[in-house]
Amino acid sequence: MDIEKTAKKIKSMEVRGAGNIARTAALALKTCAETSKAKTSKEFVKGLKEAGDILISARPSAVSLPNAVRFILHRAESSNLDLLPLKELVIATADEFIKDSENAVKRIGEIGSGRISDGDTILTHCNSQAALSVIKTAFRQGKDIKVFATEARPRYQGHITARELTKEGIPVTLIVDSAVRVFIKDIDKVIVGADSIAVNGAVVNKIGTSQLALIANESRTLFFVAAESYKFHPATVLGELIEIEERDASEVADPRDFKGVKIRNPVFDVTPPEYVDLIITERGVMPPQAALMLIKEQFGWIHSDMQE
Ligand code: RUB
Repeated sequence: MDIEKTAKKIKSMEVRGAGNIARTAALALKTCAETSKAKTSKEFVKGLKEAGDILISARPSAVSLPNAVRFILHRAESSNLDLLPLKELVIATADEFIKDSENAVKRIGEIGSGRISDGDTILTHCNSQAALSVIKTAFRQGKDIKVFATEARPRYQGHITARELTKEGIPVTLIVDSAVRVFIKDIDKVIVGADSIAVNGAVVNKIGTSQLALIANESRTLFFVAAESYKFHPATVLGELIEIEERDASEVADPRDFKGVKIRNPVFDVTPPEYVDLIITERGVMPPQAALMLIKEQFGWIHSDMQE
C-alpha cells in the first residue's frame, strides 16, 4: 500500500471515519515496513517517520490517525533491534493495532448495548462504526429498537448509516439535520461517535453534533458518545487545541452559482462535556469528566514524545 496513495484516499474521504482512518494508516505503515529498502535500522525508522508524517497530514481532526502512527513509531524508536527483527516488530505492532481497534468496536457494542432498552428510539448522526456497533448489538440481542438517522450534510454520511442499519433489518427514518428538534420528542437516546475527545471531555465529531447535543439537553434526552480509547487526544493535556478541519466550499454548493458569496465548510464541531451523559469505550462506560484518567492510563508512554 503506497503511503502517498493512502494519504490521498484519507484526504479525499474515500477512506473515512476516525477508526477506519486509523486502521488504514496502520496497514499502510505495515506495507511500508514490508517493502522498505533501508539498509540500517536508523534508515528504516527515518523512512517510517516520514511515511507517518505524510499520513498524519492527510486529515487534522481525527486524533485516531496520529495515535495509530505514534503507537507504531514509538515501539520502533524505543527498541534497539537490528533491521530484520525491527521490521518484524513494526509489522506485528501494526497488526496488533488493527486487531485491537476491531475488537474495541465490538466491545463497545457489547458494553453500550447494556444502555439500550427494549422499545428505544435512537437518534444517530453521520456514520460512526462505534455508535452503530452499539445499535446493531442491541438489535441482535433481540431489543425492539428504531433509529432516526440525520443525513449529515454536506457529504451525506447519514445515507451510509441508513443503508447499513436497514440491511441489518433495523427500522430507520432518515431526516435532514435541521429536523432534529422536531423529532426529539420521539427519541429516547442519542448515540454518536467521536473523532477526538479532549482532556476536559469535550467531543469533536461531525459538524452538527453539538447542535444535536444542545437539543438533547434541552429535552432531557440522554446523549451518549461511543469511542475507542485511541480517540482521546493526549496533547490536549498540554493545552493543545484540536484543529477543526475546514474542507472545500464546493462540497456545500458550487461557488460558480454564488458569485460574491463566501461559502464556509467546517466539517467537525466541539460538544462541551456538560452535554455528554456518557462516553462508551472498550474499557467501560465513563463520564466525560474522567477523560484525563483515561488519557493518563492510555498514553503514559507517549508523554515524553509529546514534550519534545
Ligand atoms: C466521520 C465522523 C464519525 C467519527 C467516528 O466523519 O464524524 O462520527 O469519525 O466514526 P467523516 P467511527 O465522514 O468526515 O470522516 O466510530 O467509525 O470511528
